[in-house]
Amino acid sequence: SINGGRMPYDNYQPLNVIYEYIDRIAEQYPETVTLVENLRSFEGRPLKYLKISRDNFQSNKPVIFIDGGMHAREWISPPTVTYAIHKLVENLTEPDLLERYDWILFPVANPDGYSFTHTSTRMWRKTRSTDQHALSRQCPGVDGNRNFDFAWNTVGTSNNPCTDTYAGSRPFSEVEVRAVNAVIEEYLDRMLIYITMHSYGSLILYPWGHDGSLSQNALTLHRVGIAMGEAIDNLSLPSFRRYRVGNSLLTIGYGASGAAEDYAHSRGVPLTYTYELPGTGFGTQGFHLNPRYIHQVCIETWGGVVAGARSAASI
Ligand code: ING
Ligand code: ZN
Repeated sequence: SINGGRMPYDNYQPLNVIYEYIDRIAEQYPETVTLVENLRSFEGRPLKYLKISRDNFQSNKPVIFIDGGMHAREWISPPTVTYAIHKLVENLTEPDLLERYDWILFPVANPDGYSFTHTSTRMWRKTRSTDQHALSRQCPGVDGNRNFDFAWNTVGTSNNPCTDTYAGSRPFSEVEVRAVNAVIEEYLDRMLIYITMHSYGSLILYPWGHDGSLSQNALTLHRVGIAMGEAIDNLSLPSFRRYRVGNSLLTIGYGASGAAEDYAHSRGVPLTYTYELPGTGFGTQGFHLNPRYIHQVCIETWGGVVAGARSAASI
């Protein structure tokens, strides 16, 4: 296999390297890791995620679910999720995290788009699906983070397939979004934290992203978010931007409906966040963080997840 199933952090990796890594981890650690790949993307690629647990999810521990790669061009996102796998399975320096929680890690939620950014169009954001819309054949793709079934297609979205924020023909039109939703639904009764990894901006965002109002759980969302942001800043580089933590709309400066974070929270997941990982430069350059910083961002982001998990346990 390519790389012997290794996942290097000195450069961005194509989908096959990430998938070989996921497969190798599942094969090598069957006691703690279960590979799930029961759905396929629009273009037929497997949608792969790992369930990581000390006892195969038997003892009803709270679940932490992290996804990455929902937006294709945000290349720093998938490695932060594979790095979490690495830290939970291959290099468990925080054993309390497996004692206390079960984990679900979904590194590339939009593999068609991710592949397309490697082979054709670096700045592609959406899926690669087509639908019945008259423009869909010439303009494929739906914005996965506008396709969830919460206040769907009401703000920060478009009905035009030729835009980057096309909400799709209906909620959950995208099989990739249904795959993320299936995880949320399966573990709804015990999912405590859901994080969706995006870039860029060095932000930790929480609901509600569609209208800027605060949820009933906003105080806890904020406290756990601050714990995450401070942990990241403490591990970060002097040249990196300090994290800001807050309501999605107010903190990023625009609203969006049908986002994963809002949807999961509306279904009852108490702590849901969008991480906007660091970027460098302005405009589209921000999506191409210099590869020399991949490892650094993975380390500090994992520090944020660890701090969030511990903080959530003590609140
Ligand atoms: N950012 C998110 C987006 O989907 C976001 C930010 C999330 C806004 C949730 C509102 C609600 O636009 C990126 N980088 O995709
Ligand atoms: Zn994004």
